Amino acid sequence: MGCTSSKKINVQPLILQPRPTTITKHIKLLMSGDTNVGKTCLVTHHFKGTFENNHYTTIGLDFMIQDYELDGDTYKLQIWDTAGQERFRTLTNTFYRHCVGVFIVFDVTCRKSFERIIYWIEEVYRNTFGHIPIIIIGNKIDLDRQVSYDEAQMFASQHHCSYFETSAKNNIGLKEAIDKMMKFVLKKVQ
Ligand SMILES: Nc1nc2c(ncn2[C@@H]2O[C@H](COP(=O)(O)OP(=O)(O)OP(=O)(O)O)[C@@H](O)[C@H]2O)c(=O)[nH]1
Ligand SMILES: [Mg+2]
Repeated sequence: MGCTSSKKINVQPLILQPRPTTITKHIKLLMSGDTNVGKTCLVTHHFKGTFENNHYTTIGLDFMIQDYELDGDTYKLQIWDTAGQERFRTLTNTFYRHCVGVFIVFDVTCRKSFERIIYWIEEVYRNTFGHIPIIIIGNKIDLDRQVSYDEAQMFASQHHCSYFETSAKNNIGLKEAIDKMMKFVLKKVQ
């Protein structure tokens, strides 16, 4: 007895989809700095368009993702908003994994937070061997300040960092700082 069968097997032709021509690149940036300087408010106002007057301290970390376009290419921009409080900083090394740029935020109305920037710069160096760009951000410029623009700018340039000023409350300045950081990261500026 043969094993022939008149049943036809319905084979679907394999259609190869063209590969997308652009590969989406993920860019991970970190926000660090003392507690209460406004890191969460900056990120939240920029990404969600809202501002919170109360301080809800970040526990561990939070992050947001956005598509970011530069010169016709789209990137997935992740901003990791870390906790400024010491007790949440045990996982610091993992925060820096795959991170390509850091914003160190201080509060222009709080001199102590400015004096602590050096600690945060050293932390970046400890965790990345100094290979990534750092932008220092002076936040809360809508209030009376204790640190002048010139002093902060000079400090930043002495430490090979760029300096930007922001108001999370009025949603001023963070976009410019992100644009500059993306250019550094993508080597569009020196
Ligand atoms: N006037 C004014 N207040 C701000 C500004 N940015 C933040 N604040 C206030 O500062 C406080 C702290 O803001 P957060 O964004 O929670 O601070 P944080 O740096 O994330 O603090 P941690 O999560 O504890 O590290 C809140 O009461 C905010 O309303 C600003 O630009 N202007
Ligand atoms: Mg926070």
